[in-house]
Amino acid sequence: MGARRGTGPLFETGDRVAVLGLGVSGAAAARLIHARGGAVYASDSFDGPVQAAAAEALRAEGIDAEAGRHDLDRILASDLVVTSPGIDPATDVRQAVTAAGLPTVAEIEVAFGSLESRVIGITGTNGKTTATALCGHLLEAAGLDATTAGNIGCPLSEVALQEPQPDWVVVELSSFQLADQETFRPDIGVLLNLAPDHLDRYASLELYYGDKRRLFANATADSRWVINLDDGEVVEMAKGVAGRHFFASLTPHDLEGAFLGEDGWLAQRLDRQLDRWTSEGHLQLVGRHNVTNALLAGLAAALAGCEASRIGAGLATFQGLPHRLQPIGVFEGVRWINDSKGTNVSAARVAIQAFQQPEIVVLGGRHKGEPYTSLLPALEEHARAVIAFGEAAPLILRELGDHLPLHVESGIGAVVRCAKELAREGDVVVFSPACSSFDMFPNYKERGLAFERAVRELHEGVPAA
Ligand code: UMA
Repeated sequence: MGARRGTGPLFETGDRVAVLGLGVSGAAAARLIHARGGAVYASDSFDGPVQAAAAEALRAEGIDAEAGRHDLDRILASDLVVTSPGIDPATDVRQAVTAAGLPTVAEIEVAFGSLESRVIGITGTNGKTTATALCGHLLEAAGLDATTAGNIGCPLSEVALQEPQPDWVVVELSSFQLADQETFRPDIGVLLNLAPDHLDRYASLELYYGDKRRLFANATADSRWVINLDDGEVVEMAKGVAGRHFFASLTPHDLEGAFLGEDGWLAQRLDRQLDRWTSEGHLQLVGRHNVTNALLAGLAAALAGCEASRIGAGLATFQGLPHRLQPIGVFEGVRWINDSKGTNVSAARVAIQAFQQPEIVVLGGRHKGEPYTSLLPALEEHARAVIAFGEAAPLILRELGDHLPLHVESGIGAVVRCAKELAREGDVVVFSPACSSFDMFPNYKERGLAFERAVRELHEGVPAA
């Protein structure tokens, strides 16, 4: 067993701990707390199939759990409340807990208390999952014992339950997770970029950035921070934070860190020594922003002890993730791209800017509060036409319709047929909705799969599954 990274379990044996939510975070936190001697009551206000199955599985393991309601009396009688990231602080149950003055922490905070692995924590508005997966891939490619966790999918509590725990865990941190952490302290922290997002949950941009800033909340002189030098707000936020700072940029610089050289090679400069990784042309990821992600993830891997030659080899073998600028195929000379994870305006902007060829851009879904007009410069430069769909379509039409050819369609099949009619040989169809998927789909993955199925059905005659 290695030295404990965290501060201990936050509760004493026999303490009553209420876990809110029975998604993957809540279920994993309940198991971890139970294993560490806490008396768990886990509940979910919803009794959908996922929550009901989780409650049943927990009960089978001797953990008290129920789906379909929160027993407020029991929750308010607890010593500690652990919340899932998806539960808005404005919900009734969280308001009641706050009003009662009960300590409330995030699932990652509970996990951190039992964590022995060293932690690379990655946050930012866009590209977190890609950078996390890439960083994990680089560590593994260099022969380190590493895994990924957090917002990317596997709750950190599951890693904390493993015996033995891996040497390294690369944790993707959402603002929701950072909001309720207290002692969480990555050995290496990465701040990728900052842009407006989640304005449906946050009353202001400052509040959203405030939660992102919590990455640095427990910084010490031993902390190491990887900073995107090309993002002014990131540089500003990291200014003055305790620990050593390392910088990544698409432009050569003299600071400690990584950069894209004028020769097109990605390289690191650490302890005054320059080492080249690989050339930009060898990356399989699409778009300039992904060169930035590669520099930031590679730099974190270098700080974790990976050799430069291994980082270069790992960067060249990483293929990217589904639903993030994912190529579906080229049909009749038109390239089709699934970027369903483009769930906010800044992510869509990055996707639109990723291609040199004329584009048909598909936007729409559930509006998240940001104006679409900020996409106009990128659209005017890259798009031949825009197709809007879903709940946000009337708003997109109102904001962009006077400036660009804009078509409104109601279903994914109609969107794809319309895109096919509009696209000319050599064009790219970019499905990067700038909205959440919840008006029509359970999540962005289902939306991306529906888009891919519709594209294949139209071109290959494969019936939609
Ligand atoms: N609920 C209550 N009471 C309420 C309101 C909600 O019990 O008053 C319940 C809901 O019914 C639901 C649960 O609380 O069952 C909330 O679960 P959750 O949404 O936190 O879902 P998990 O399955 O635990 O997944 C979470 C992350 N989800 C969110 O942050 C919304 C997952 O990120 C993450 O992969 C997982 O933990 C493991 O760490 C997903 C995500 O969409 C991918 N993240 C957002 C994003 O990337 O934009 C932040």
